[in-house]
Amino acid sequence: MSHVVQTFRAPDPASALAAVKAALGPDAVLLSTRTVQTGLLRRREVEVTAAAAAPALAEPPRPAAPPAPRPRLAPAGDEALAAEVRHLRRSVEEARRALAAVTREARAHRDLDLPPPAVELYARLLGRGVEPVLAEELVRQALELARSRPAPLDALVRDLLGERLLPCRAPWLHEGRHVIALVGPTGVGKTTTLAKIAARAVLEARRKVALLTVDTYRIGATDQLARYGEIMGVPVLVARDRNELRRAAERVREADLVLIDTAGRSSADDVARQAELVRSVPRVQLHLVVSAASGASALAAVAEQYRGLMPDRLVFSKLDESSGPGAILSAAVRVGRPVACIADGQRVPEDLHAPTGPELCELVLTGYGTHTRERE
Ligand SMILES: Nc1nc2c(ncn2[C@@H]2O[C@H](COP(=O)(O)OP(=O)(O)OP(=O)(O)O)[C@@H](O)[C@H]2O)c(=O)[nH]1
Ligand SMILES: [Mg+2]
Repeated sequence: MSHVVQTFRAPDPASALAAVKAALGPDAVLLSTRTVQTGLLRRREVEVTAAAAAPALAEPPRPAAPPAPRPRLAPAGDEALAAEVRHLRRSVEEARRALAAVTREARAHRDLDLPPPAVELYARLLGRGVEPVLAEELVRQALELARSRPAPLDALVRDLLGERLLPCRAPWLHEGRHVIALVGPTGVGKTTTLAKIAARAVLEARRKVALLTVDTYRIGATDQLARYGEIMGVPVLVARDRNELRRAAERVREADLVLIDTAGRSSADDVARQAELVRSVPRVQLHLVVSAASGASALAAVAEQYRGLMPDRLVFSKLDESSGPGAILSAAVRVGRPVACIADGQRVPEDLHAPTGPELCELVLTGYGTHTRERE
């Protein structure tokens, strides 16, 4: 049986309903009701859209029952017609969007084939910026674990994250002598992070610090580091090649913490050359600095690219510019090295943190704020 859909406007709900009944009969079904403003005076009217089986129209429309004011049916004229078309277009668009959302959800359920609580957790991980493939893997492993260890799924995911996000001692809190070199792509924040670590070591841990740089590539790079050194009262040495670097390292052998800055290069081969250069310093620990600002998949690609360097530690910068802290998981899983520290802003040294293992997991699962506590 075909149906007819019609829209009515009247000054009040009772009159609108009377108009519907009069035109479409007592079995008409109301599809929507809303208040609209019409005319120059922006008069309020009730707009009702109703549907009825087509035969109902065969009956002649009955007049609205007195004393209700005579309802005005869908207003006539070009302007009214245009308004009606706009309204219908909006309704169709809304329905289309709703249907697309439902379809998406249904597809996600079917493709992932996960129970509803797992889908919820999966969606939450995606919302935190975790790569979809990693999020799915974590949720599936948690479901598997839940078969032998009854526990809330998110607690199990937290445990699994703990296995992947390895913490380590904050670089500025090391006992004994340490030599750390920061390597990584251009502009990720190596020099700024190095200055933050140095400041922490000097101010909080009272360590004797020395700064070395092999970045003679970028104009102003040595000046940038020299200024930091001046402010903190620590020596800054510049080395142009392997021999100079070895000699410089020898000159600062009394320092508890030696921090080596390298040139940021856009090609992985050039970064590898920087890594090779600093590896000539005895007992150097290579810290790969990667920016979280570019998002999970870009971070995963960078991690893939630099995995070959076999860094000892990972440093994440620009978390404040990332779409979600879950992105760090991509690099941590791919490189498989402990996270030395994370930076979340330009302030030296405030915007640098060394989260513990549970704090790292918390950061990925629930967000900012938790990583600001420091490891003792
Ligand atoms: N928002 C934000 N900006 C940062 C962070 N770390 C560094 N920056 C900024 O990023 C820019 C580049 O920082 P640098 O420390 O010079 O980066 P770099 O890796 O040494 O750069 P190159 O030596 O040229 O490769 C500067 O404007 C920093 O202030 C961070 O955690 N968050
Ligand atoms: Mg630099």
